[in-house]
Amino acid sequence: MKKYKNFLDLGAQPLANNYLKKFQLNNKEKKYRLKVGFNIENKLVSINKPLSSKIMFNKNYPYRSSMSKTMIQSFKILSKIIKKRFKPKKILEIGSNDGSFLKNFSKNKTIGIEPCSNVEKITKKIGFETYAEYWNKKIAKKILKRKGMIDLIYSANTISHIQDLDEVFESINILLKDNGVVILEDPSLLECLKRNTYDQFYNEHIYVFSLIGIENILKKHNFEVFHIQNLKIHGGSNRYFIKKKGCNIKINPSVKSNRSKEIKFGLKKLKTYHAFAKRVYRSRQKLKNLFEKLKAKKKIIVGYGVTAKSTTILNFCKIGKNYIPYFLDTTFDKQNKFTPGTKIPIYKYRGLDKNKIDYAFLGAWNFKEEIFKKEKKFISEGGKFITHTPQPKII
Ligand code: JHZ
Repeated sequence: MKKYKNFLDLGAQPLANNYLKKFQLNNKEKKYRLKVGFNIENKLVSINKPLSSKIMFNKNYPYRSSMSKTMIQSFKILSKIIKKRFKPKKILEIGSNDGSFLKNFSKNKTIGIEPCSNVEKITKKIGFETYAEYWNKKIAKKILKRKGMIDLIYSANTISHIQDLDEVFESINILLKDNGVVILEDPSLLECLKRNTYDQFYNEHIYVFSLIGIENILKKHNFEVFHIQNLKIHGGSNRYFIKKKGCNIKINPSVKSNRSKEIKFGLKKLKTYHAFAKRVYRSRQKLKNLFEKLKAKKKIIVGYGVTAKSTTILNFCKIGKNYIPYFLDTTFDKQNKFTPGTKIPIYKYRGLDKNKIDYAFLGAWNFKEEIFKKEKKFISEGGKFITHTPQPKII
């Protein structure tokens, strides 16, 4: 019997972070059929046909973790916890992006691994030791030779982007001290299902992890989770604190309570995922109806924050320029380009003017609080936002 069961079809999707330049608009864009499935054996949820890392993570990568105050703040808080509790002499970050996490530590203590050389360069330029490499046994061995064993390995929103999880943990095993700690942070499958955030699935996000899925992989490599924090970030993420089995750190009760929560919600059962898929197809219809209704009233809707996630929504729901004439975004590398697949222009963020805009569609819904704070004026003048989560609605 096949152990991998598809449950959701998100249709033909372009590369989620491949913002198009003007001259590329007439070229045929490559699309990939995006389906999501559940492995009934190890309980992992993943996309069906992951693309090669080289296609997605290369020198043209536009995402910058420093573009959100929420992310910067979250890294700051975590680094204080790390310094106080674990006192690491050497820290390695897998997927260090533009250095927003590493910046919280002294340069002589850190090593960053980042395959997208355009963002890796940013971190290197400010004096941090970084390697423009994919995380694998080869780079782990190279670092072991140069720097010795590592006390703490951190990775946020990266492991879920790597298909071969065995390679991930075998590589960690090469470098991590016996009493070392691994901290991983990725969107939570439980929150994704509760909030109907199907846009957590796009070609970069190969997995959306649950604790029970992660534990099945860790077991194979002699690791275990000893603490778990539920974070608000990225629409609900889990931060897993991991140690080698046999290392005498006590297991925190948060592990058992998270496991029970996931099992109670049904994350071990295929029927839970089929029910989620039904909600997703309904959500698509509702969002389309909402856009249609506002369009009929001649309302102006712009996009706010263009994200890999919004690529999934726009292409799955077939929402294009006819509904959203343009997106606004603060990331330089996305500006003056066009959204993948739907080809909506992206302009530099310049504030929301209620005289010109009625509604803003939240592509970056995961930073809603930060955005609402920034857009107090627009809101006080009667400006409204549109979101698709947990249900398509106006807020
Ligand atoms: P944001 C990326 O996903 C890709 P995306 C990646 N695969 C991943 O896992 C997550 O990040 C972590 C803009 N913005 O973070 C900035 C504003 O314009 O949700 C960003 O372009 N104004 C690695 O693409 C975008 O929104 C604002 O006030 O889904 C947010 O992108 C704020 C707060 C953001 O990542």
